[in-house]
Amino acid sequence: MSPPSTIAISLVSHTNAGKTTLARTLLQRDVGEVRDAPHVTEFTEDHLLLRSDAGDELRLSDTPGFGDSVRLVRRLRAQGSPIGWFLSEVWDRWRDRAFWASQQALRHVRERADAVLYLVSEDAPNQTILCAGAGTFAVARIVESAGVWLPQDEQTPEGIAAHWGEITSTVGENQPKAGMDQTLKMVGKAMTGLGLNK
Ligand SMILES: Nc1nc2c(ncn2[C@@H]2O[C@H](COP(=O)(O)OP(=O)(O)O)[C@@H](O)[C@H]2O)c(=O)[nH]1
Ligand SMILES: [Mg+2]
Repeated sequence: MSPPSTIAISLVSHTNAGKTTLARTLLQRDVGEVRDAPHVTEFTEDHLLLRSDAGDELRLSDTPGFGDSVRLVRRLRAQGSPIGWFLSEVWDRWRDRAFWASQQALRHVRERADAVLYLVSEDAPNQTILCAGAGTFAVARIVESAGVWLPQDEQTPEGIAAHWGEITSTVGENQPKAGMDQTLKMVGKAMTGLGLNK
């Protein structure tokens, strides 16, 4: 039999995004400290999430969040040099404890984590697909065509094929903000089609 193995998952995000809260939910116990303030968690905390009968373990690490990620990457890149080491381990540790803690967190993730769960910022926009490629950033939108109501005997593959031009027409297309928008439109068209909303 193979020896028990361990899988380590790390929670990572900017500070104050809800990592410790999520860790508490997943672990079903009140670990760490939760507060609406930046840099509340100062050290990486490792917890047992699951253990199988065979002794395999799934572990969850709650980490200190980071602030300025560009500055953080720059500092981590310099880590190999003596000056970088000094800036991190002496200067930041003394002058900017939160920045130092975030460096520790990312080093822990790099060295120990098998998987990372990244929580995006609470300020992130909803319903947005951000596309990034070769330095260009764009937003992809999903639109729905106005749609065509078909009488019951035409609600068939052949009926749909026969109305394909109207179904896919871009005239009157929109971007539903919620599932309810779509429901109201479709029920409205059905009522019109059935002559119920005179
Ligand atoms: N509205 C809302 N607030 C949350 C949620 N998760 C966490 N919070 C609040 O956000 C603040 C920061 O949470 P915390 O877990 O300490 O974040 P951390 O710094 O990423 O560990 C606290 O005031 C939490 O109560 C959530 O899902 N919804
Ligand atoms: Mg925390």
